[in-house]
Amino acid sequence: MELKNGFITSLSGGLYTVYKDGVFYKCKARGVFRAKGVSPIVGDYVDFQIDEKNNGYILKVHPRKNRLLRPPIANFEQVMIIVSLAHPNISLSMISRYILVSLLADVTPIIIINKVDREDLDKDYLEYMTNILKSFDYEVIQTSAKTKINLDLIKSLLANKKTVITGQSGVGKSSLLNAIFEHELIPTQDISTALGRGRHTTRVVEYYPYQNCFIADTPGYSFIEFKIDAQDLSQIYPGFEKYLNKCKFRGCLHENEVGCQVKVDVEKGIMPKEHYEDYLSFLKEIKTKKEY
Ligand SMILES: Nc1nc2c(ncn2[C@@H]2O[C@H](COP(=O)(O)OP(=O)(O)OP(=O)(O)O)[C@@H](O)[C@H]2O)c(=O)[nH]1
Ligand SMILES: [Zn+2]
Repeated sequence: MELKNGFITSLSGGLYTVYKDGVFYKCKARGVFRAKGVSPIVGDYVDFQIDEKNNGYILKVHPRKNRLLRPPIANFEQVMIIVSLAHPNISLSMISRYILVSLLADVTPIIIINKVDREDLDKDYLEYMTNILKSFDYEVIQTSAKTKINLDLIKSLLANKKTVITGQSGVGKSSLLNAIFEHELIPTQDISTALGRGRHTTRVVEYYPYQNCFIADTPGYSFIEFKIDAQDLSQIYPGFEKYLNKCKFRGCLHENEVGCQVKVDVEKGIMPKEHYEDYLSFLKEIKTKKEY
């Protein structure tokens, strides 16, 4: 029997869907995984076999490049953080957390501000927020699913990649994907699942096959779980990387330390005060919560 190498796009009722060269195979995981305490998760590259009765079996899971704890998904190449300025309101602290999730997974985040077509759009606030986010040195793209602004750009960024999409409920994740990929889903047996987007009542995560890419929405996960300690936070919090050797003391947590350059820049208005306060409350959370 031929051994194939593919990647898991979904898991439902104990049955995995494994993608290989344009074909989706339904596979079970061999009991050996349970015995070892490692189960394959969505996104895993696996070796699998299809037997003469057309039953598929996963035999081996290859090492993961990255993974999210919850939702459990592996091997994504980028994270798109989708927000709207209002309806729902933009939250700098939430964006910062999504950026941290990306950095800890060793991928670059892309920030998308959707709904810029809205008539009640506060243009000054949009510019203010865009500038703060750009100061973190990540790509910030303004879009509209409704009037199709910058959709080609988003499409080109998604091409040939595996992307995790995050963002609060109502920011327009489904609308954006539908506007970008209308009628362009890969024609496969999985098309029924792919078309059944919209309201997810169950917390399932899967890579949806679109034209030339795979996209995993994270429905129902307004907060993606991740672990970080105070020291790492002080170094990789968005916009804080550049302070690594600028504070007087090595390992400065930018809290109450003497000679902290972050605090100086907050006073000068170079570092937005609200962003710094988000940092302090996150730091406090980490210090008081054991599970971080
Ligand atoms: N004006 C405007 N409205 C939009 C845009 N994109 C989405 N909407 C509206 O925002 C609402 C929420 O859009 P969805 O696409 O369902 O948002 P979502 O992020 O997928 O939400 P969940 O599925 O709950 O996670 C809908 O009423 C959309 O019509 C946009 O670019 N402009
Ligand atoms: Zn400092």
